[in-house]
Amino acid sequence: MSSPAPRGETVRLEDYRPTDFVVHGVEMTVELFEGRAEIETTLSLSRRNGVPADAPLLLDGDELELTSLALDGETLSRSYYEADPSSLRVEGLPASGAFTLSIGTRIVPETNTKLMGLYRSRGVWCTQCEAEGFRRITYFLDRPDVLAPYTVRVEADRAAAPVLLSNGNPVEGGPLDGGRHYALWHDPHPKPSYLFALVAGDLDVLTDSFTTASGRPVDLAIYTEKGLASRAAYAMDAIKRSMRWDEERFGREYDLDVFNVVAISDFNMGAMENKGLNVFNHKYVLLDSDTATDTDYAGVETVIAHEYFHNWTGNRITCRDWFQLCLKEGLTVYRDQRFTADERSATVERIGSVRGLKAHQFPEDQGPLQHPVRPREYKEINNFYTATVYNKGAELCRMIHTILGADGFKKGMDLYFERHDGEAATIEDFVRSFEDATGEDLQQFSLWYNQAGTPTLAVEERFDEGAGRLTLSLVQSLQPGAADTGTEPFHIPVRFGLVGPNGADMEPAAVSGAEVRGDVIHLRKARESVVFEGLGARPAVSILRDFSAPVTLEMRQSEDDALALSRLDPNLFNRWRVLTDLVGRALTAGVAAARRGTDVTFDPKLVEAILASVGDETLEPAFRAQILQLPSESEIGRMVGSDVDPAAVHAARESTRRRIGADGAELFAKLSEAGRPSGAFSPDADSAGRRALANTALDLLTAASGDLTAAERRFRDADNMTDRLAGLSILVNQFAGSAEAGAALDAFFRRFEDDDLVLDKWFALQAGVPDEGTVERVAGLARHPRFNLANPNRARSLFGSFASANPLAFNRADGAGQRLVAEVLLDLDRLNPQVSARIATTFRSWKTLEPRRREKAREALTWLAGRPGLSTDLSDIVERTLR
Ligand code: 0A1
Ligand code: ZN
Repeated sequence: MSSPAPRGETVRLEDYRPTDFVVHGVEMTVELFEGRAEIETTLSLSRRNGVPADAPLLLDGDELELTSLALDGETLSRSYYEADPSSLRVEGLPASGAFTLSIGTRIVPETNTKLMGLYRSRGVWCTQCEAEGFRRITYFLDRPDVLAPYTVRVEADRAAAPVLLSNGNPVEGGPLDGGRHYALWHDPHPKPSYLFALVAGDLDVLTDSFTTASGRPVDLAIYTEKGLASRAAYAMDAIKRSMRWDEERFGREYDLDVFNVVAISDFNMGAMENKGLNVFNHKYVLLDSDTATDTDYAGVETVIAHEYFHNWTGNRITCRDWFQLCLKEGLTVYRDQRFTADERSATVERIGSVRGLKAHQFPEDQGPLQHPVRPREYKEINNFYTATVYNKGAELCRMIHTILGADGFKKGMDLYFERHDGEAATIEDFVRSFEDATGEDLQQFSLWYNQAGTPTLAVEERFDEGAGRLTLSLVQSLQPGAADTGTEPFHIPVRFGLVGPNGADMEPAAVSGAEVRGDVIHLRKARESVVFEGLGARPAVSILRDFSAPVTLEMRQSEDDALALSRLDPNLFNRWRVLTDLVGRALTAGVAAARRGTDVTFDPKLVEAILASVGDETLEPAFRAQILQLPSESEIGRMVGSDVDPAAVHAARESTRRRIGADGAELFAKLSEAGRPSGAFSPDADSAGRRALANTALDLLTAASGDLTAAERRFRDADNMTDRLAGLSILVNQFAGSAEAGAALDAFFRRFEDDDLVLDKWFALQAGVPDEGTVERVAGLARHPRFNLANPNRARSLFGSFASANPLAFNRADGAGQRLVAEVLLDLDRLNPQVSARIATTFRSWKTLEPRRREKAREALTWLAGRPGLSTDLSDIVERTLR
């Protein structure tokens, strides 16, 4: 790994080696002009001890043009180096001691449609360097274990770019000849190149300030396109809350004089944590009540927190190599989830995270794109920014917390920060910090990082009435999958409670068998039992509370116990879980019935239990809304598991919705109207929860009644985007093709046609309509004047939504949906391989489809795989998916 691997070749964790040369400092001058950028980079270097004196320096590049090269200020003769667009090899460097290498490169940001490296978005120059984009700016040892302080001078035309930003603190700036100016930035914290950033443009700014716990004043600024800075107010507030929270909960303070955020229209991902200069997809910064939904507000808060938290988990301590990506991503997702739990509601946060895990990570872990949280090999690292690395990675941090308890976890984190600050670390370093801080043995636990797949946890209970003895048997199993990384038993922390008839947790007199500490069973073997003695009555077993491990739970609990838990369990998460499991079982049975052409029935006791929880005013509205939200069609497909017919899934889900809507009509009518928050709009979690409940109720009510007037009214009278979009979505989804739906879509378009973020919603909504004709409508929308394949948000809003949220149309039996997406992926790949590869992952569950649709999917994928000139990003996904 010390010599750069050519693109598309397999990189392996076991091949890791440190670099031959050490970088002590980086000085850059970036001159921006219309049509080109000239970059001069001076590296202070030395040969690492023990490296042979004749070893050459091998630097990474990507589509670069070398314009000059000098050693210690002297131009290097051609005989000492070889340069091509993707590498620079320099011979004859000093055997010992420090030296400098100055590298001139020229690039064209305007033609950079990959949006990696330095590119232009609406005239604004900006960068994206993670994972391997810095090599598109200059030749470098572009890997995360090469850390150095940076000094960056940016020069540009003053009118084109009054704002000039880079990492760290501002040092100086001023005018230059010819209407140009410059700014000098210095980042004292050693960082890897993937955290480099530069932004230049004519931007508006919202400013504020923050004083850290130890009294350091920090200037905060959010830069936006012209006229949009006022929409950054909520994001600014989220920054300040994140800063305070990280001090209070993790003892981490901010460490520069400024913290800058820039909102950009063209961005491949959500946002990027560059040191002191976070760059965001503007979708995760810009908000107001007229254009953004409650979900958008929550998303901004989460992403702002996530990027801010990276300052410690990612930046101060970074990753030794990209195999360790979950070290920063899993941990930072875990931290943002804890932040959301504190700021909003812990139960609702947990439900949301578990839903997300099941919707995105489980199918990945159970299909052809399966990989462990710490992969062992990759062809294209961009394809490993996955739900497994991020979200399952976060679950592993949560399990460490569950195993060690809050105190032990805190001690381990503190030791990790103390030991590794300023370093590039590994998962082993991370785990060892917890072991050393607490004395706990986490070696078996570490299997979670290396073995792919979702284990199944089967639980059986036996109660001996006379003896007052409850026996729980727990069996874990893991099927070998695509990644083939082993199936050894994990250390699974199973949080539980024994709920007595009055709803309180019962305390057994004695416990034996598998290790139990507090309310956690530590399952370490393939099968173990726990025996609880001295129980006065048979408890209802509340198992896997808070989803304490990312497993598929199989427990044949009696319906009576499950329904009792749905009312009584002190663990609210599990109240949701038992109902959701019952609904899941009913839906899978419904799918089978729909396929046979028989009636889909639904247990009245289950409907009653759902309605009882939804009507319970002692519970948070957001929680009640979650109970009402049925699993998506994709999620039901995953539960069915094989031979999936998306039309049957759709039919079963719709009939269930109508059934619940009809039985709950009275309650829903009340919630839909009276349950909404009154007064001026506020995005707070409680108001958002009320809107969610009211709008879900309206949706089900309308599904049952077939009467669109209330939805039309919600759309027309709305004073905020959440309600407006809820009304519109009912009209468009339930009354597809009606004059009313068409009129509403047109009105919405006319009102918001100048607002890209809202137009994304307009495209996405139509792409998601569960109707077979959506295939043709999506093809038509791709020719709409406002559609633009080069803008990632727009491409995702139409084709990403279609392929991921519309299984019925995407998998249409004649194969037209999959074929449409495959063709678009080919066009998109030429513009932006990363986004194309990401959308291609929507094929990942193709093997679970019924034979006819499966064959069509195979044809579309095979066709795509056979196109010449595919990017390594897209071919990597397509080939793995087909395998
Ligand atoms: N580290 C970022 C995610 C990210 C990764 C790659 C990117 O390249 C286009 C951009 C962002 C995060 O976790 O937020
Ligand atoms: Zn991240």
